[in-house]
Formats: sequence, C-alpha cells, structure tokens
Amino acid sequence: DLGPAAWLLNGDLLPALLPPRARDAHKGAMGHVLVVGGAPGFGGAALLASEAAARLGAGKISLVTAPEHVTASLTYCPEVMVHGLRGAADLGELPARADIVVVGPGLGQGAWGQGMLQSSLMSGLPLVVDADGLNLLAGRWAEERRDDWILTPHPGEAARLLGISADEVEADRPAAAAELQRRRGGVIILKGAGTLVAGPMGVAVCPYGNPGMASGGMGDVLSGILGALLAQGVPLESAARLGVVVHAMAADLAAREGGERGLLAADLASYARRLINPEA
Ligand code: NPW
Ligand code: AMP
Ligand code: MG
Repeated sequence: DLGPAAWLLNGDLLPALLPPRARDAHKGAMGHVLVVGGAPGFGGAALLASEAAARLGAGKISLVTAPEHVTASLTYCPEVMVHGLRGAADLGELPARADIVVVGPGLGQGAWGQGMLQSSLMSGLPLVVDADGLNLLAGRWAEERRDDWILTPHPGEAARLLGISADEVEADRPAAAAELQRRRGGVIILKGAGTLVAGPMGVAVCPYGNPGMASGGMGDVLSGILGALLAQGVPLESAARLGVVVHAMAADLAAREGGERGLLAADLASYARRLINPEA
C-alpha cells in the first residue's frame, strides 16, 4: 500500500478559482469574517488573521478578542470591527451577522477560549479552526466531526489531534493528513515545508514556501486568508488549496525581495494581495 498519493498544487492555475468582482459589488456581498481569538498575551495572532482577511478581500471583518487588546487592535487595523469581550456570553448577534468563523489564533485553552470555541461550533457557520482551537479539539471536543470546516494543524497540533508524536506525523505526512481527514471530516491542511491539503478530492502538496516562514504568526495569517476566501464564496477544498498556495507564494515573493531571515508574518498580506489580483 503506497498510501495516499499527493497531487502537486500549481500556483498558476489557482487564482482562477477566485471569480472577478462584479462591477456592482458591495461590502455586504463580499462576505463577513468573524475572527475569534486573542486571549491575554496572544492578541497579535487574532489581529494578524483579521488583517490578512481584510487584505484578501473580505467585505467585513469582526474580531473578538480580550478587552485589553481592543485599543492596540484598532490602532493597527482600523478596518477591522473590534469587540473586546469578557466571555462567550457577550457574543450576542455577532455570529449571526457573519458568514464564516475563524477560531483559534491566540485563543488560549482556558475558560475564555473554551466558551468561544463552543459558541463557534454552535454557530452553524463554516469554520476555520487553527492553533488553540485545534488543541481544544484534541481534548474536550475529541469526537467533533464536520464536513464544513478547514483544520490547519502544524505537525505539533496534528500530533495532539492524532494522539501520536510530531516525529511520527513527520515520518509519513500524507498518511497523517489523510487519517485526520478521515476522522474529522472537512479539509485538513497539514502545515510545514511541503504543506499538504487533504480533502474529498485527495491529498495535494504545496511546492511553495520557504524557511523564512519559520517565525511566529505565519500560521495565523493563513487562517485569515482562508476565512476571506470562504467568505467570498470559494468552495471549501478549493479555498484550502488556493489559500495555502497564495500564503506560500507570498512568502516566496517577500523572501526574494528582503531575504528569508527576519521575514515577518505581517509582511505577507500585501504580497498575497498582489497574487489574487493578477491584473494589478
Ligand atoms: P518542538 O518545539 O520542535 O518540540 P504549540 P504555538 C511543534 C499563538 N501564537 N515540525 C513543536 O515541536 C497561537 O495562535 C501567538 C515539527 C512544539 O511541540 C496559539 O494560540 C502569536 N514540529 C499559541 O500561540 C504568535 C513542529 O509544535 C509545538 C512544527 C500557541 O501556538 C505565535 C509548538 O506549537 C503563535 O501563533 C514543525 N513544522 N511546528 C502572537 N503574536 O500573538 C510546530 N511543531 O505548542 O502549539 O505552540 O504554535 O506557538
Ligand atoms: P504556524 O506554526 O501555525 O505559525 O504556521 C507556520 C506556517 O509557516 C505554516 O503555513 C507553514 O507551512 C509555514 N512554514 C513554516 N516553516 C516552513 C518551511 N520551512 N517551509 C515552508 N513553509 C513553512
Ligand atoms: Mg499556529
């Protein structure tokens, strides 16, 4: 048994997955992304995801974060509607107004994060689950399975979800990605050099990306990119493939200009924007 074959993703073909904007487009028709994360100490993660969602063309972005991060978030990215909430009980109508939820960047695994994940799961919306959202899925939500979510584990998070070591994940990445997809449904993005996208269409590998991406916040940007593509109507597995390629190719463009060392997660969004606007 050779295990799941991995198809090579081709960056030239993928921007065609994102339809051109109608002349009469308006922000209400371009999708509303709700980003949930940013527990105390991790405010940057959810902010990076929100900024990336804005740069990738989402019509509106709402960010739910810890109250202490509100002022800095508004200063950094005023296009984002920032809600500093003390707990999930204060979410109110926010999920009902959104089209898609990105939950997990900097979420933490305490009571605040658990309540936020529970509400996100109950929203009925398609989800992108990353970072601490995945760590919580590995524990309290071990049986949770969806067809309308994208999970974005790095090898450490994949190991927690599978109950094995990160070395074992790395020893057979296509098998780990396929097994996660079998258990959890939806689309699995197994990150790291040669990111894999496992979904109903099979397992695909991303040939782009570089070691400059080995720095904090890079994964949080990917989750925001995915949220924006889903909000604009790209189907789940296509959004996963397109998002992974745009994220990695953006990092390659950024590294070509400034080098790999010192590449920042926040550098990616402007390059990703160029990639999804090939006419620019
Ligand atoms: P090691 O270290 O080699 O033993 P964690 P996190 C492994 C937030 N952030 N190949 C690694 O193994 C996130 O959003 C906030 C192999 C280690 O065991 C989360 O909410 C930021 N192994 C929270 O912090 C910026 C690999 O995984 C473990 C691997 C914690 O997330 C940073 C490390 O992962 C961050 O995004 C690979 N390629 N990659 C902010 N600015 O606010 C990882 N591992 O323990 O899940 O910690 O990813 O930092
Ligand atoms: P995270 O660990 O969640 O911040 O995610 C890191 C992001 O950077 C993922 O999208 C990885 O695929 C990417 N990345 C990290 N290191 C490399 C590498 N050496 N080559 C290619 N991509 C990488
Ligand atoms: Mg991460």
